[in-house]
Amino acid sequence: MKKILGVLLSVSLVTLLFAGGASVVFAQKVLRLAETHPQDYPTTKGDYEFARLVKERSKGRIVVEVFHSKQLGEERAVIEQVQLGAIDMTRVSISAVSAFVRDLDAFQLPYLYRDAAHMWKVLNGPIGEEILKKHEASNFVGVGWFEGGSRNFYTKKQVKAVSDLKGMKIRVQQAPLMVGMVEALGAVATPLPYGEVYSALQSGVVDGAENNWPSYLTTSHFEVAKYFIVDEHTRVPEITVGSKKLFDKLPKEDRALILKAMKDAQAYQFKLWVDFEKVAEKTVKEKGSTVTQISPAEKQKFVDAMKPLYDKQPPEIMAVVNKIRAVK
Ligand code: BDP
Repeated sequence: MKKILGVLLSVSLVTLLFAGGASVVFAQKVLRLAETHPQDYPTTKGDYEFARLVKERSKGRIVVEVFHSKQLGEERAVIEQVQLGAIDMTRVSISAVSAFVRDLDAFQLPYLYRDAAHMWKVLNGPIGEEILKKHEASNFVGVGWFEGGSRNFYTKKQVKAVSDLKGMKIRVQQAPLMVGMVEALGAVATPLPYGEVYSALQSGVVDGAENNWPSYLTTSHFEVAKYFIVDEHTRVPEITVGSKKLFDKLPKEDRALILKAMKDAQAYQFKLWVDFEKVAEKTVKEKGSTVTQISPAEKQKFVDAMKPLYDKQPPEIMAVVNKIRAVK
């Protein structure tokens, strides 16, 4: 008996429960989830809520372990690991996944959604469901969505109009569409991993970058690029993708439980996001960032400048874009 116990305890996936003298053996599945943001960031807190729901609903059989703060690597490398089946899941920006699942381009084009409510109607409706399923063709499982706000440019020299961006070197995520977007504005796109942006800004490798308020604050990019222009060029949802290879080994009911838990963690994450966005905006202003608001006429110039990017999209992407636009 001792020997058997020793063997069982050495296997981390097996848990022993002793109930009133009788022993019940059941397999505990541990799923590793990689997250780039720090522990107290809204997406990370959303990951923990998802993990809590999974554990509770599976009565402890499935445990999601969250590795925050890039412990498992930068997003692109982590996504590759998920695709290969070495990491179970990761919460990332859809831009990062779009290098692998090009259909996601239809969901991250600039000035696509009217507002957050429009985007959420799309993501939680049939169009969103369909793209989550499409991830399987690239060996991922589309687990579900989180809020990521809208993205804006921030630079070392003040930008007041779209024309000021001409010739500037702007860091973008490692995604072809994001390169195209910055090029459409006449700027020079520099794709870099998230963790390298601070030093790239500091040393002048790039003149600016773009992100949402929470990331601008938590990365401290505001220290080295103090001009923020509220152009709201994109609204890029956050996504959790799983490894198809690993998910295929799970019983159907467990898979469904995991997807449902992600859906049910959404409202919690959304609320945290909205609150933290305000805190981040206030904090960077207090710390000395200069925030430029733009007039509707100037915003229209940004919208117009992005048109060539739409013209370059293949018909299958534009078909989805038109469906998204038709959602009222
Ligand atoms: C943040 C996303 C994160 C991305 C990062 C980036 O939450 O997943 O990696 O932007 O710009 O807003 O790389």
